[in-house]
Amino acid sequence: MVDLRKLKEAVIKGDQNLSKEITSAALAEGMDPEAILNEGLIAGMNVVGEAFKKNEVYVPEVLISARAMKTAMEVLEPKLIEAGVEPIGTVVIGTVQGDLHDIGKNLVSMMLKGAGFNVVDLGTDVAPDRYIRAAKMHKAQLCGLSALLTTTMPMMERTVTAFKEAGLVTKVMVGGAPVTKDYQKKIGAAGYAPDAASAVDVAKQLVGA
Ligand code: B1M
Repeated sequence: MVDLRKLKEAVIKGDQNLSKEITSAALAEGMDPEAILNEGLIAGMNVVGEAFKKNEVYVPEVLISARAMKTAMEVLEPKLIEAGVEPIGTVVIGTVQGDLHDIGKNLVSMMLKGAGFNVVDLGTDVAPDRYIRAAKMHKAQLCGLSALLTTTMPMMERTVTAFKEAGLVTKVMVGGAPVTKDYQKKIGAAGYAPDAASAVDVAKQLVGA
């Protein structure tokens, strides 16, 4: 019988072939897809997220683990859909208008996927109305804004205001190197996270997971 602790370890080590192999073997044995997701893949990404928060691992390790999870998800996702397993929430995410930096945003996106969120990544240079259209279309509970330039931070405020004016219940969360908790409060966003692992904690809090 497949041991899901081995799948967890494969994700932690970032071994994409092994994580896919174990996931396929577990499915072939008839194991519950949700158990494979929670006890194998998400459990592994949680360990990586915590280690990243404590500076025990760095961006490349997180990216390699996220890739191992993504590879395994290729075989697991259709089974999760068949089994009707619901994501813990839907997040639309993007880098704000005028800003092309996406390394941090991609990391946040991967960690959110790793934690069981359905993530709609809008890319970079995202205008307020694009976030709003996507949030409506995907019925997102959460919208994530990333900015790396002090000159594009005001676009966060514009986006938060646009969400309020549109009367959407979607909560807006902000982050990026120049962004602070004080700035989040000043612009009236619902949440702020300093790094990708904390972004998962904040996102879970905001959707009540
Ligand atoms: Co740019 N750049 N850049 N750049 N660039 C910075 C940001 C800068 C600090 C460099 C410097 O001058 N020291 C500076 C900004 C200065 C300022 O505004 N105060 C700067 C500048 C000026 C520029 C240009 C204007 C340069 C020019 O053309 N004259 C230009 C702007 C282009 C544009 O966006 N319109 C520009 C261009 C670029 C490249 C294209 C060359 C490239 C981007 C490539 C890419 O992203 N695909 C680039 C890069 C790589 C950087 C640096 C070197 C690295 C950024 C990065 O990826 N960090 C950066 C200097 C630096 O930081 N050392 C710099 C790693 C990443 C993992 O961290 O993005 O902070 P970060 O994400 C973290 C957290 O912030 C957080 O989690 C992540 C993981 O822990 N986080 C969130 C991020 N988003 C979040 C969202 C959340 C929650 C947490 O919730 C939704």
